[in-house]
Amino acid sequence: LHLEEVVLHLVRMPLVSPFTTSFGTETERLALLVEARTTVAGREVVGWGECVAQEEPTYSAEYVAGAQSVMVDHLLPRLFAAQRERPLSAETVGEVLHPVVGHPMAKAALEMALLDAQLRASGTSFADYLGVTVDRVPSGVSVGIQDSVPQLLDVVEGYLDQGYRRIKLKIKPGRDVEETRAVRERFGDVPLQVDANAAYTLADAAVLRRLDAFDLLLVEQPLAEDDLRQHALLARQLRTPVCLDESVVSAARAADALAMGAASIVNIKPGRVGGYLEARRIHDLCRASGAAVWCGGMLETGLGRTANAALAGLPGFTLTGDISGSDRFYAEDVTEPVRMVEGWVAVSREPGVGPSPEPARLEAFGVGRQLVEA
Ligand code: OSB
Ligand code: MG
Repeated sequence: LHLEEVVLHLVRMPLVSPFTTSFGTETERLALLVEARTTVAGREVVGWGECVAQEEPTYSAEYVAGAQSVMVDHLLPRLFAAQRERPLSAETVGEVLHPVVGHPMAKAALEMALLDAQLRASGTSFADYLGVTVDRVPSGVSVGIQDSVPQLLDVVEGYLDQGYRRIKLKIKPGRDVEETRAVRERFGDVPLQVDANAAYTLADAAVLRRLDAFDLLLVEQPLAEDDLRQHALLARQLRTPVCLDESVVSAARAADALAMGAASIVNIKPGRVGGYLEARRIHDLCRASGAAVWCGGMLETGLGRTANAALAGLPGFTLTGDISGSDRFYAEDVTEPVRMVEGWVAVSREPGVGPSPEPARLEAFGVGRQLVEA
């Protein structure tokens, strides 16, 4: 594959309702989409990638403008230089970009765009590339922190009526036990889990222990990203399994977390770990260690959401992921919408990693565009 040039598209998409987590409220998503214009065996092939960095560096250190900057000034020049020595492929992007420290979401988006081009060129779906055999994956929904408990119950009821198979409640200190209890009491034995986005410390162990009463599937990222040892200490005090999200930035970190007992479950987000190929390695190592994994989400457009659904078809994804329909976040997606039907999302067998953004939608949502030439 030869990378001719790249167009970076910035799109600003309104959310159907505000999304509140322990680190803030979002009312729209600023997405950075990567259009890789390539030549494969003399044919022009376009591949698309989605960068899941958010507008502000509050979930992790990455943010959209920073991701764009590192792509333009550091990552793309390395890819252009590398292909003067030997042909590029999605499988070599990781090693070519390895000398740049950090920036996994920026790296992941470029790897995704090249993988998309490569798979389109060979007429292969991402699911077939991964060896996924299932044709659908169960669909869970991540529910933001609401203004009141009655409002939370209404929102959860709406998602259950639509068919979502698992509810994840965002929590933060002071908005945790009462909320979780209310949902458990009202909706009975619905599969339920909570996500703190690193909002607690080990000193809050007593509060987190009260969540043990609600038979949760897991508690996600209760403590700070760097607190692997504290997570291990906390896990010993809880009956609820501890799952890590923010802390797991690579396969090596996943192995450390499992070995230390910091987590028994891993949320796999391809962007957070540097790409779909590293995501698969984490799946493989967790499966070999007997740790369950599930696929997280970052408010992806139909592009990333479709790719996530294929990844989640791998056999180690034994827990329901945050793979909801496009309409959970967007009235209009930039691609064909991803549909949740009776609690399932189909695994695509179209060539490529995901559907191309529609030019008219890119135009309508577009707030910036940058051409990067070799
Ligand atoms: O922690 O899983 C998270 C969204 C943005 C940043 C972090 C998280 C989330 C979600 C949304 O929970 C999941 C989704 O995209 O459906
Ligand atoms: Mg999370």
